[in-house]
Amino acid sequence: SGYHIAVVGATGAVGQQMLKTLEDENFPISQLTLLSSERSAGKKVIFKGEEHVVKAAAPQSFEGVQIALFSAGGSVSKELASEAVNRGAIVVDNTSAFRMDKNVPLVVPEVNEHALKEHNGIIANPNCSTIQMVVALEPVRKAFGLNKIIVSTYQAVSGAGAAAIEELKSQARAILDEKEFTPEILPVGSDKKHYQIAFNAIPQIDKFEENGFTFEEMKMINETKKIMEYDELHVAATCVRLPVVTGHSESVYIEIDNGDATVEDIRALLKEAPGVVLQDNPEEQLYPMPADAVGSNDVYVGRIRKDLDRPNGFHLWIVSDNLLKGAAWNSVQIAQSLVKLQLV
Ligand code: 11C
Repeated sequence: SGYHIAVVGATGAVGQQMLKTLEDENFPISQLTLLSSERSAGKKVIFKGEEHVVKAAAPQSFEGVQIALFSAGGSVSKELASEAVNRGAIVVDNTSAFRMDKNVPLVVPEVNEHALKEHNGIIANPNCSTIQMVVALEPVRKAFGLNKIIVSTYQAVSGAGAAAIEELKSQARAILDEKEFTPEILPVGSDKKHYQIAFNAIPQIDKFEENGFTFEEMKMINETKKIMEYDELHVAATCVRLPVVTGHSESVYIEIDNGDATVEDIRALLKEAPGVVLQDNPEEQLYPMPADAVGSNDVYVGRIRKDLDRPNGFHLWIVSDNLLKGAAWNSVQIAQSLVKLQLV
């Protein structure tokens, strides 16, 4: 008993974490179909101790599939998600291909699980930096109202895929050995210029839009409003890549509606919030860091302070494993919710 699951992009940084998460969660699987782009087809991956050969994804690969987890890039999703849906599968898509479509729910189960009921075959998994922020801020919004978010991110290279992890490691080695190197992937593989990431910080994630914000920044802005179902929310973002392998961090300033709320109120709220772990004690130097968050499904919050000028302004520091809650775990959680709500 169980479901026929397909993982598209099974060899990638996120795909590998999806398999691990399905295994760790003991998700009920009757059949597993592992797919990839043409480029990675033929590679072998291990699931529950068994070796599987990954096949190139094609329309007919989805015959009989009930849930398809896509994470092989936007172009693969655009080409094949509807083919999977036409064959009866529900697609949980981890790319940005469909996130802003009106007919596609954009879901973080702790925030808007109810939106799954409106699905038309495709469900979008939000961007990693958006997910961890809304998990931490939705409880605050519900309790005190929220009208403004200004966020700066400190993002890990694994968000840009397995090749970016390799680039950071080989560059770091080259620099320590005083050898030559040529950046080829970061900040964005398909953009014109590439920069050193080792021992550096790059204020560009994804390509620039005409308004001067990058696509990653616009994703944080637009997706947050959609998930919180709140178009009037003011959101601004600056997204920066750091030489960290895994774990995105965010410095977040918010303005809430209730100027009487205290730091203790917000701490008490987040202590009980689903998916959140409060790590906030300056006396003990306790605060979240990516090295501690790696491998955990939770969103960690600390450094909560009231703004010195605005009584309704607060500062927070939010950290999570971008490959887990930011991607694989949120996708598997959506699949679990589909089962729980009897939507599959
Ligand atoms: C990064 N946030 O860290 C990106 C990766 O839209 O799903 C996720 C891209 C996406 O580079």
